[in-house]
Amino acid sequence: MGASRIPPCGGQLAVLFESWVQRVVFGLNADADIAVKRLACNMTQGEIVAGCLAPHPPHLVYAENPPQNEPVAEGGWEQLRWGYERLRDSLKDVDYDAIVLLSPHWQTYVGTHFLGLPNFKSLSVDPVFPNLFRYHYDLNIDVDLTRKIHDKAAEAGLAVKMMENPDFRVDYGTITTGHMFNPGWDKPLVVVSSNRSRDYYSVEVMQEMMIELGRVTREAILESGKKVVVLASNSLSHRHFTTESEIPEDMSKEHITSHAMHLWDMRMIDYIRSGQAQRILDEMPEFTEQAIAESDGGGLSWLLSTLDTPTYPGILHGYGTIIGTGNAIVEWPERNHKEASQ
Ligand code: 2X7
Ligand code: FE2
Repeated sequence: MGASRIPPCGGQLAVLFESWVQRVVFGLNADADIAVKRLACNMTQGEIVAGCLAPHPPHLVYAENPPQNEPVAEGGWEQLRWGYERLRDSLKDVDYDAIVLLSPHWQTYVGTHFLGLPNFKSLSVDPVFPNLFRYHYDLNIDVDLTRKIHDKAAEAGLAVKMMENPDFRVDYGTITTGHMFNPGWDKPLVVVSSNRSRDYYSVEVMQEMMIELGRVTREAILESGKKVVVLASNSLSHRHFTTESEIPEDMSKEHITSHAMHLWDMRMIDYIRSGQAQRILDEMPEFTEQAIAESDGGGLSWLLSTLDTPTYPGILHGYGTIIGTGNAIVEWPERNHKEASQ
């Protein structure tokens, strides 16, 4: 058994631990050396505990009435809010260190950017729905993990930048998904922008780049020794109504914009629930163009790539429409498929 079969692992802790055990416990015997390396690797190998599709219509935060949001609602969109409850419940006993999130509303046209300071605090306002979303946020960033992902992406030839302007206003997609996934905001985030390569080129080019970004994101997480949840913040079909009802939370007015959008959403959900992530990637160009899907921002392709294109079923925690768009809350419980995450 050669040392080359030992999985790569990062971290000074592993190196120190390994050399200490070698000397003190085993001496320098070759088999023991390999056993120690395995043990050290297992101790420090990072893990994606779950990957989730976690959409961000600001209506969800509005309907929850948290103290951070100024407007006040009489409820609404309960099917989706209960879906988020089920997602949070599914992860409540799972130990993890950080949340890595890609939002299609932080739009960058030259490469992928990352929030690069330890804290961002300000007011986030939805430009289309300022009547629903004026949220006072205070969020912490895992700058260490961010830099690891950034550096790996740069090594792979992707254009990347750390965003280090302390006055930068965080987009409402990041804040809504951040809030609905973890209302206590007690985990640090890695926040990834949406490179609009689809707008300059095509869905195919965008997806190729996002699959590469997903691959290096996964590699950096595994090498970091941290346990992480990965979130793609996007709706599925994304055709909006063009007018808002008098009471935005009037659920008698809420439905999907068209039968075609419904059929596309159900097709994607069917692939998710039957463990066919590769088919989602294969049909991404048609889906994104015909359903005007918010997958145009790359989040879904990136997420599936961080999970190494899962062949096990995703759990559908909820589905519902918001001002006509289709939204699914999905969890891929990667922690239960460990062989996939090594
Ligand atoms: O950003 C959004 C969205 N993705 C879907 C519906 C409504 C508003 O905002
Ligand atoms: Fe959106």
